[in-house]
Amino acid sequence: MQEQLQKMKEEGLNAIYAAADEKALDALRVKYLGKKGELTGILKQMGKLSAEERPVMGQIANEVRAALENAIGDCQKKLKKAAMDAKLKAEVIDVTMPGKRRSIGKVHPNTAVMNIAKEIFLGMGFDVVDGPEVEYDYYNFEALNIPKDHPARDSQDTFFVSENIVLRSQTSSVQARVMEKSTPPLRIISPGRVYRSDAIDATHSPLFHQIEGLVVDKGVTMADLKGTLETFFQKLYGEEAKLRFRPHHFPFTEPSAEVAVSCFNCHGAGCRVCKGEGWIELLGCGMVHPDVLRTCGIDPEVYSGFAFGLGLERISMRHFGISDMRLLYENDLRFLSQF
Ligand code: 2NL
Repeated sequence: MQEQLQKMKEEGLNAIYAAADEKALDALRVKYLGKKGELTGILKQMGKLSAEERPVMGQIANEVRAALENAIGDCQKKLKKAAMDAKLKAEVIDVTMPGKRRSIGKVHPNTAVMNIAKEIFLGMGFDVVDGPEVEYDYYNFEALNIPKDHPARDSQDTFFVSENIVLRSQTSSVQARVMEKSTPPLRIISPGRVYRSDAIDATHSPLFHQIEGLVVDKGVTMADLKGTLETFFQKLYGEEAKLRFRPHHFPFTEPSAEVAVSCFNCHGAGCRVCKGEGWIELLGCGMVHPDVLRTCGIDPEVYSGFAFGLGLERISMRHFGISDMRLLYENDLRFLSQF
C-alpha cells in the first residue's frame, strides 16, 4: 500500500507539473484527490491493515495528499500568471503608432460663397429672408410687373406646377411677400434656389441659386444702389474691384442696369478668365418700379427703393476656378473634397 501511495505521488506530481492549463489541472485534482479519486481508492484498503500499521499509513497518505495539493496550488498560481501575461501582451497598445485619419465633410463651394455673401450683407445691415420655392404666379410674376402675356412667363423658361403655381424663377417673389407685409424702411436679401426650364450645359442648370437684394426707404437713390454694390464687391474681391453699370431693361425696375465687375484676374487688361473683355457680367439691378411698390402696398410718392439680383453659381465658379457648372451638382466626392 505504501508503494501504491508513493507511485501515485510520483505520477501525480509529474502530471500536475506538466498540466497545460487550469482546466487540465482541475481534472488532475479530481483524478487524484476527488471523492472518487485514486487516493480515496487506496485508502479503502486501510481496513485490511493491522492496528499498528494504520496510523503510519494514514500519515503517509496525508503527506501524499499535502504534496499533491501544494503542487496543484503552485501550478495554479503559475498558470494564472502565465494566462494574465499572455492577455496583457495581446492587449498591448502601441501609443507611438500613427492614428487613423478620419475624413471630415467639407462645405459645398456654393454654400461657402453663399455664407461669405450673407456675412457681407449682414455687415451692411441687411436682414436675410426666406420663402417658398413652390410659389404663386402672383408673387413670382404679377406683383413684379410681369403681366400675363409677358415673354418672361414663357413655359420655355418657367416650370409651371399648375395654372397659377410655379417653381419660383427668381427670389424676388420672397421680397414681394415682405413688402406686402411690412412698412419701410426695408433692407433685405433673399438667397435661395430658383428654377428655370434651361437645358443643362457648362453654364446653365434648371436649378440654380440667386441672391436678390432690396432696399426701400424715403429718399433711396441710384447712388445708394451703386454704393451698396461697390461695397459688396470690394469686400468680396478686394478694394481694387471696379463696377461698370450699363443701361438695361427689367419689367420690375426703372431705370435698370446690368453690372459687370472688373476682372479680378487681369484687373481689366483682358485675359482668359474674362475672355479678353476685362469685365465680368455678374448681376442685374435697378430702381424698384413704382408699379411694383404700389402693387405691394407701398406708396411710390413717399418711398423709393433699389433692387438687384445675382447668380450665386457664377461667383462660386470664379471663386474656386470651376469651369463647368455641372460639377457643382453632381456631388462627386473626388470633386467636392478639393475645396
Ligand atoms: C436679373 C437680375 C434682378 C431684381 C432682380 C427686384 C426685386 C423686387 C423688385 C424689383 Cl421685389 N426688383 N429684383 C431687380 C433687378 C434685377 O435680377 O438678371 N434678373 C432676371
